[in-house]
Amino acid sequence: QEAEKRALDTTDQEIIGKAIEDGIETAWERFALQQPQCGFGQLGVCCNNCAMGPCRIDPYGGKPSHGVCGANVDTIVSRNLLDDLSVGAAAHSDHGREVVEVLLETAEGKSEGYRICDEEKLKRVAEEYGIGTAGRSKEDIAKDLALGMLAEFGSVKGFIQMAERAPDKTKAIWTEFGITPRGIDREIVEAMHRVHMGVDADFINILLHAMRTALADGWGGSMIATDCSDILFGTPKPLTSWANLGTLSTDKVNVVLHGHNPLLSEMIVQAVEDPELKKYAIEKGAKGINLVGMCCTGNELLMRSGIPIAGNVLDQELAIATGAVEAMVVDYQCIFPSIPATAGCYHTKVVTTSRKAKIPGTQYMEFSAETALSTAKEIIRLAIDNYPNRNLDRVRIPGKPMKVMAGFSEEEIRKALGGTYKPLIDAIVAGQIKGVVGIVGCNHPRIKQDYGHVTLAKELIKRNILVVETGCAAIACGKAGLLLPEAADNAGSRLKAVCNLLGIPPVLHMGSCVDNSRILVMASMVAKELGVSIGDLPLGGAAPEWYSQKALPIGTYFVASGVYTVLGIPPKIFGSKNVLNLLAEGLKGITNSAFAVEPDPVKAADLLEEEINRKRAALGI
Ligand code: BF8
Repeated sequence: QEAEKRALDTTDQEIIGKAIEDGIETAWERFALQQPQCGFGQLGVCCNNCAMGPCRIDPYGGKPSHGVCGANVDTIVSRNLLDDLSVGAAAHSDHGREVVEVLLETAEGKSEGYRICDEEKLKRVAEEYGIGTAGRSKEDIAKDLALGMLAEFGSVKGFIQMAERAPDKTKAIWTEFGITPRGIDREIVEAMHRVHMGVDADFINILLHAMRTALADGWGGSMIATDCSDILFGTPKPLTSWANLGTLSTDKVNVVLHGHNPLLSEMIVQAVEDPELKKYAIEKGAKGINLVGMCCTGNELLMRSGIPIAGNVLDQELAIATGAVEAMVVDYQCIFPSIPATAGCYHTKVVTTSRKAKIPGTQYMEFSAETALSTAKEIIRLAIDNYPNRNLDRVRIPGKPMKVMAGFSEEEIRKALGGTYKPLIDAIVAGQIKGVVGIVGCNHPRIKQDYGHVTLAKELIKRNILVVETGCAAIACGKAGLLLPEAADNAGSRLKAVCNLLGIPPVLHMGSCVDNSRILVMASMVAKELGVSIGDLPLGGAAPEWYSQKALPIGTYFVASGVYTVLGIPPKIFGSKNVLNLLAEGLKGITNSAFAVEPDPVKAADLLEEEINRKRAALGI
């Protein structure tokens, strides 16, 4: 019963039940222990920026109305938001930088195991950067491109090349309001400067910079992460695979790859092909090696290599609680520091790999590009060595995995449509597809796991709205069977006809969270084809179960690019009416889009449909 309250998916429920029986503490228990959570913090009215504080503002309009320095509630709330958002932008973008660095090392022949996989994409992106490609080796081109992209981080040229992909009308809005991103690191550093005590106190000015920082992430750091990963590992193509905790194997060595950056996990995918390791696994009594993904690195592997995905963020402790995981290998972001404690109750080894993300109680095996493949093999060997320690009495692998279709990169969607977005536009004009909504983001223990994502997706497709997804939202819908062409039976008759014609699911998996940049590129191409701004298109965004700081720049670059976005969890801004009004209303006058907060996914679907209808009417369709 408790398990049913916590999660929608039955395989998750089964293991939640087992975790409770085994006495394992998970995020749900810890969330309960935190209740009631601090109201000041939730409203965003607590400032802990300098040593005169912490200061709290009375949210009911009484005293204290100002911090020791005199900052009012608008300053404090907007500054806290900018602070959190910049953390998220930094996380995405620093991940992007690492991929570019490996592209450079690969071009220079200094990396181990990597190669340039998508030469066509390399050339296409290089041309955008004004890099000559004719008669040059792919390594030469890649070197120039990597240097060009690294320069985007501290750009001195005053704009980010990637952001030039946006339609002119969208860029004109950014110019008018002074929010064109100049450089990726630059906007984040400036944000840190502005949140320092005694710098920016004007909430409008602070929020505009939040938009600029978010744009530097979406159209900069994240887009670079996506494109460089495609160049190194291949641009995803539609494929089928499996999802949920049932992807773990009863008789093979289970290795869970958890985190975000495909640099390490892709090497592990290569490493398990080593015949010696395969033999070694058999010598240790296993039938082979079973790799499964989790969270966004899982999405990266699912999209490109069809590696099954065991689950989303609240599944990390559950995977270990199956008792069947020999090793959980992590890089960074969304890794609960609790997992070594969970692993300590079973035989699971947790392997940390990034200098930036060490966790006490784990085995640290430093990953670097020069020795990537060797390290990956060592990690697999460690997992195999751990197989005999599996205690069969404590193993439970639930039910059957769910089949999923993934791999919908922007390029492949366009290709499926015959090379241009014209057929999609025609379908939208004819009302076969009413609009498109991106559902993105995390799970949050406050919401029954996956309920927000799955309910919203079902509601939207019923209303003939095509859904595109990334991150943990996509994994949620994968577990629920919505990433299958057959799921079109749940769609409205017009969308169903389109899906059946193309043989695609009504919910398209477009990748990890940095791959929200694929959605931006797609929106941009459609807008360009029509000669309008992204804000004119019948699009929407939603993050029904978000928790991560990274979700803040995602939502904000959606809105700043013109996409109305509904959040299922309230951001910590409700302490300031002015901040709230600007984000929920005022922005409409700037980007023709805004934020809304609606925890009920059916009502969220109403809001998104209304917005899509409004934009359709304005376009005269
Ligand atoms: O980058 S959706 S919980 S895994 S933050 Fe994290 Fe949220 Fe999942 Fe991926 Ni995105």
